[in-house]
Amino acid sequence: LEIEQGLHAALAENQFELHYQPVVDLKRRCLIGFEALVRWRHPERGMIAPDQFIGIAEESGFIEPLGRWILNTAIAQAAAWQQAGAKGLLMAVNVSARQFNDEQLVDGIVTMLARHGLAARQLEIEVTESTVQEFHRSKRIVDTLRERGIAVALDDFGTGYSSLSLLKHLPINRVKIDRSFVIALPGTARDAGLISAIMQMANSLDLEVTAEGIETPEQAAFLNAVGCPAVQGYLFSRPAPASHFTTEWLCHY
Ligand code: G
Ligand code: G
Ligand code: MN
Ligand code: NA
Repeated sequence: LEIEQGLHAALAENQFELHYQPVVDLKRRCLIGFEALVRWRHPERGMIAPDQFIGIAEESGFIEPLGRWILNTAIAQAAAWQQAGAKGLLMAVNVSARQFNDEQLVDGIVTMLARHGLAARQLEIEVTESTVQEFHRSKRIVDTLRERGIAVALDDFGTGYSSLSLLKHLPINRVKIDRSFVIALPGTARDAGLISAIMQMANSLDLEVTAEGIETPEQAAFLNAVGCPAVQGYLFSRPAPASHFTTEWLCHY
């Protein structure tokens, strides 16, 4: 309850901030875009990680105003980078279950994109496998996002329930391979085999792929060898405030 009350005050007092983690084109060694990750800069307790408050925000309904703040801030930042010369940069934003199922979500996003002058294709909505278990309802929402030109990524891919059924039913653009599959690369044959198989599947389904949690050059070399185009991880950069980054490394396709 203490956290729940604190959340409302925190939003009013501007204590939330977004950090951004670069998404890198492994082969060309340039910047594709960023994933936005929320943090709470608490006046006494310091930086609080999202694991500590997203669940509570989701249960209490606070995720709705917080989620709108996150989307608006990430879209505004992408538009600012775009105007500073980072043409075509991709901004990925995590959306929780309650937010995803909110009837106002898509219209809200479209309004924000128009307000900041960002093209829909520069936004990617990340949902986890648990968020989209109700195929029928989820398909309707994913279809609507796609009709508006907004990309949809399946986050933590492979860790949830019925990962393959999700790919059968939902018109998503991208899978983000969970870092639990990357951590033991390249030495663990079983994990290496799983990654190679996911890459083949993604190619035949015309899905884009991002691998997460790359921490070593050996992991990066393996992913490059199996043709994984996009990566994120501490090897390249931790999530950090926008001011930490320059977009001069942006890929020009
Ligand atoms: O760095 P990290 O501690 O940022 O994130 C931990 C978890 O919190 C991840 O599972 C991530 O998806 C989730 N998370 C981070 N930022 C957001 C956000 O803006 N919205 C939602 N719904 N989840 C987020
Ligand atoms: O669940 P989701 O993928 O949205 O959240 C990404 C989480 O992974 C964030 O908490 C982010 O800080 C964390 N993260 C990003 N890169 C790395 C990495 O290379 N290693 C580890 N251990 N965590 C990472
Ligand atoms: Mn994510
Ligand atoms: Na993930």
